[in-house]
Order: sequence, then C-alpha cells, then structure tokens
Amino acid sequence: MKSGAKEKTTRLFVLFTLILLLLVCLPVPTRAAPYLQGDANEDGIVTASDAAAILRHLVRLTELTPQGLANAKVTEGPGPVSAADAARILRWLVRLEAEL
Ligand SMILES: [Ca+2]
Repeated sequence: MKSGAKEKTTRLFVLFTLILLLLVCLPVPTRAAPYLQGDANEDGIVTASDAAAILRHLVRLTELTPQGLANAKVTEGPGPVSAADAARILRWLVRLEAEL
C-alpha cells in the first residue's frame, strides 16, 4: 500500500515536472501590436508623429511595418497609404475631423 502511494506521488512529481518544463521551454507568443487606426508608428497613441511617420515612409526615409501601414490607412478607398492619410490624422488631431 505504501509502495502504491509512493509510486503515485512519484508519477505526480514527474507529471508536474514535465508540465513545468513545457511551460518554461515553450515560446511565449508575443502580443501583436493592436490595431489602432492612425497609429502608423505603433507607439499606442495617435499623434502628429504618426503623420510624420507616414510622410517619411512616402519619401522613403523610413519604412512602416505591415501593421503600421494597416494602421496608417485612415482614408477610404482602395489606394495605398498616401499623404492624404497623414493630412487626415493631422486634421483629426486638431478636431477638424470627427473621427479617423
Ligand atoms: Ca503613434
């Protein structure tokens, strides 16, 4: 009887050890940057820096990430990100646009 209890304890210990190893060894998925309309530079807020990031991207001074590009597209229509998106962000920041 004692041997059975000891064996059960050993199995539980091995099981918990394996689970712990799995938790330690498995890669933890990083959180993807959430979609925030207008947040071209992906810093979590929409500011004039996002408009600047779009413009810098357009003249190839920097490159927006795919998520940044998705965030940057604030105008309607099928075209790529353009200066109109930067302008719309700036207009929204000064309350000339009700929403992005
Ligand atoms: Ca931003």
